[in-house]
Amino acid sequence: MPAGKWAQYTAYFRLGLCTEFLFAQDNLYMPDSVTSKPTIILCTLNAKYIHASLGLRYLMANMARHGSQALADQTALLEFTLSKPLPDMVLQLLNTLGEERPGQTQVIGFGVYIWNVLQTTELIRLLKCQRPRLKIVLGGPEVSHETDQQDIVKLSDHVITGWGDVSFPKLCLQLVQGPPPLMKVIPGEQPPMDQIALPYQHFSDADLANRLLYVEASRGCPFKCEFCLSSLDKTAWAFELSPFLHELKILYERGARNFKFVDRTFNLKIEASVQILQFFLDRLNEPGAEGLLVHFEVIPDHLPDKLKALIAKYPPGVLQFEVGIQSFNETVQKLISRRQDNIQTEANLRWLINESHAHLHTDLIFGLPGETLDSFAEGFDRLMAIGPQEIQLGILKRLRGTPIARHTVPFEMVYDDQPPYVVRKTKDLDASSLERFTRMAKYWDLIANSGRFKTSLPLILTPIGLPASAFRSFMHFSDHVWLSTGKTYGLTPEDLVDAVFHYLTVVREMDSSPVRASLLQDYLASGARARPKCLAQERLPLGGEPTNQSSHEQSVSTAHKLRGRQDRHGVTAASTD
Ligand code: B12
Ligand code: SF4
Repeated sequence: MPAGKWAQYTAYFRLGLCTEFLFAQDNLYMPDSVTSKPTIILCTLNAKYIHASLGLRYLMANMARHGSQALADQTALLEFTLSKPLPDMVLQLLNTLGEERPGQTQVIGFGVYIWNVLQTTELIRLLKCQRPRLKIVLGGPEVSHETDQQDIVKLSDHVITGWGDVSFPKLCLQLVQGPPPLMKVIPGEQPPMDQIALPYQHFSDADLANRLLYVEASRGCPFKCEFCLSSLDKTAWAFELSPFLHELKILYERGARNFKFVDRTFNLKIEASVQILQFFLDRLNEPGAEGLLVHFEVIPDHLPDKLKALIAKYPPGVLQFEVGIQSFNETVQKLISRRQDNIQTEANLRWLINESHAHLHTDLIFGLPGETLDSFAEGFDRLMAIGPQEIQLGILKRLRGTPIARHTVPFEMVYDDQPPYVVRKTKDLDASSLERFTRMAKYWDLIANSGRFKTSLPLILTPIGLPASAFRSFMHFSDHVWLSTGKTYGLTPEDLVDAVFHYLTVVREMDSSPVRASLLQDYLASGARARPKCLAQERLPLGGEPTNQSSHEQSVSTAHKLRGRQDRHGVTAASTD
């Protein structure tokens, strides 16, 4: 058992909690100063175990600074994953708190996000049934807007909107010591950045060993893309760089190697970006940097030479950039207030692909106001021609509080009223086009983004008519797979190989032997072990990774590893969460 895991187990034994409740995917964290049952629990339901909540760790870190040491000494952090049964979560939360004692207030603060709001609502309903006097405090982006319309808010005692670092400890002081606050919905205080205690010591050794480490050099975004919650920020606030780098260094020395920056735009303040990139480059020049992976979200049209010079120094397999393109359609960009220089964007993407080893994950959004199937196809083809490693096909969601709502009537936008509030229909896209696209996005993820069909994908994308369009070709393929399998989930790698073979040889009438050869090459490179029907005659090395990989095969498998180690927004996240 790794040392960190052991620390978590000992926390359980120390408090006399029954370990049968400790699911492998849960994470109970208590600083050493918590010596009896905690009266305050910070809780959230993460999409998957690999995601460790940074928001809750900030609240934890600020309990002493903005509340009191005594408060910090009674606070535990308990993270679940969405897949855990709700009654088990109830049991575990109540066990962690222990019996209610007279005169004592017990508090659970929930981090509420679009991916967990439904389950968290039910969890709170169950908790309130069992322990009506328990104080429930909510926070997080999902409950920071439109609070009056939400069931979860009705069930809870207090909501802190926006930042919780200062306001949660203050509220806990009031709840624990009295007098209790009168306001139910409390606007979160936004202090100067140097007043916020950094949270990184609250990543346990087990977190470092097993999970993505979310880190944050700045909050907010100065841009105004109307579909995005960060558009409400109006500006970005940077943490002081040297204390932040100091914390990064400690994490790194403790063994952390998988860093995901949650900054909305990493390349906004170039001086800071340069220092952060230099920090990791310095580590790469020392022994022991194996496995280092650093992920940033960047805006595509701002890549000054200073930044390029550093990016170019990174070896393969370390840097990942998530680049939001969203739409190349200028009318749409204007409608949603997204300022983006398309020419510069293309030039920068080309530079990154040709001159750097960064892995590029690009995003497009389907269903924006004014976007048609044709205009989206044009944008997709334009991006395909540049050739990033991944294109994520997302679907517009109407996030609570976002200004995109102003287009609902003029563009006849119809959204799901349940999270994640995806668009179902617009003036320019009927419901069946959106469903068709949703399926295509899933197949695109399985076939293209997975990197499993590197040599066969170009065959699928062979033009069907004129003008040639990769988008149209893939949509044709997608329609066929849907018709023949009726499934977007639960397709095994072998099902996919057979589906591609059938499509290429029967529907597109390609010669079967080059198709089979290409699929065989992809299948072997993927390391899969079973036997697709179309490759039944081939000699396959079953039961293990293929040996003697060529350099091409190695690059395919590197792409896989990169992908496996990184989780991200979007179709994959949505489909696997
Ligand atoms: C990491 C992340 C994910 C991870 C999940 C992580 C997890 N824990 O499981 C993954 C990759 C799975 C993910 C997926 C999605 N995400 Co996301 N994600 C983020 C991201 C980048 C970082 C979150 C973070 O750590 N922030 C830093 C911390 C410090 O901020 P915070 O979490 O907001 O916490 C502060 C406050 O909210 C508050 N707070 C938090 N918890 C609590 C608890 C209490 C009690 C209190 C009082 C206060 C409080 O205090 C904290 C400190 O000030 C944010 C963007 C961002 N930079 O915040 C988007 C963000 C949260 N995601 C968003 C969206 C839209 C999505 C997707 C729908 C994207 C998509 N596919 O279209 C999917 C969801 C898929 C699904 N199944 O529904 C939106 C929010 C939507 C919402 N209402 O929740 C955000 C804000 C991005 C944006 N700007 O639009 N995401
Ligand atoms: S999409 Fe990106 S650039 Fe636009 S507001 Fe959101 S975070 Fe900022």
